[in-house]
Amino acid sequence: MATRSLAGLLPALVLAAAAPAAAGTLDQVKSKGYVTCAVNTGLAGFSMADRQGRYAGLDVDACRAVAAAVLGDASKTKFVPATAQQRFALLQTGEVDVLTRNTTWTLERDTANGLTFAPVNYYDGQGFMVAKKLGVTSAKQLDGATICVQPGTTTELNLADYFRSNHLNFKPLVIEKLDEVENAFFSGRCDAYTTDRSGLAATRAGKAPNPDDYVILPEVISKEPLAPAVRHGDDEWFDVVKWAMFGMIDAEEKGITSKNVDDMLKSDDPEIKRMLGVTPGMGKNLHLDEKWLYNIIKQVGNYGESFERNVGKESPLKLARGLNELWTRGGLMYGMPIR
Ligand SMILES: N[C@@H](CCC(=O)N[C@@H](CS)C(=O)NCC(=O)O)C(=O)O
Repeated sequence: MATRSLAGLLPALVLAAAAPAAAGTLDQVKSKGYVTCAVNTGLAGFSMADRQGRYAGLDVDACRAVAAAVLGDASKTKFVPATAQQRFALLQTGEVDVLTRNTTWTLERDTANGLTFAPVNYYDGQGFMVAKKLGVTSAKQLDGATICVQPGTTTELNLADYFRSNHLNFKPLVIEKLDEVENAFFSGRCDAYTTDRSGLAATRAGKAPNPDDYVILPEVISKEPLAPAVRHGDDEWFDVVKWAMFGMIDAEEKGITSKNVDDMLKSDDPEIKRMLGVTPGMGKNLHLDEKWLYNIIKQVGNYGESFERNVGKESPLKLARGLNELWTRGGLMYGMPIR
């Protein structure tokens, strides 16, 4: 199929042998002095550069958290924008250290594509957006519609599955570049645009001529657990990225924020003491400074702070926490214990 990435066609063993930076990414990052992350080419809330080229977003924060943990400085990052089709090769060839780009964790990517996924930083699902004037209220009314979609995505595959299983027809309009697919939709070249619902919200808030003219239909047709990923076979680096994510979630659960983290250094709570390096050991286990998580929280914030700033109440997207709420409040965000 033309839409599959080349790397997706290669056997895992060949990939493992071909990946130059398969082992020792932590040492490489420490010696080069920055973390290189593949990010979106421009998706509000997840990864977007301003006019000065400064990146912001939930995925950008994941990368910055890794930099804070490893180098003590969240600004020691380099962002490489990648389309859906380019992203896996960038990681596999060693051009980037981490993939932080609204990437869905799937079996094929976790195995044949040679990726290892860190904890999910946004639980999403695929949806559809249409112009309000069409009067469509359900995806089931899209029989025969032209649907805009990006290649190299789970979106494209789920779209075909959904229409097939509902015995509906559609015409895909497949466009690789995000700007171009958005323009095609807003200029009426397709009846509906389909992607992750967070992506629909970002496109509507950031790119629609008038956001109120567009509706996101109620159907959620897939599970899209979006997670950072590293290369297979580098457990030490995987541990760092994994615990940077868990650490942000645990910090929210413990009520540690970028604002109060210095006061929290005086806490009597034994887990908080381990988290902030007051009781040493966790940093050593990760081959990092004992202040690894203190630096993340101080410079990037806990998971909830990052969520609200980028995609939640304080952002143009205004997404509800929903599944991305902490497990203690009915959501799926559950950081493993720091001990
Ligand atoms: N989560 C899905 C879809 C990811 C995806 O690439 N979505 C599009 C639409 S929101 C996107 O981010 N495009 C931005 C770009 O091409 O840079 C996946 O991992 O395949």
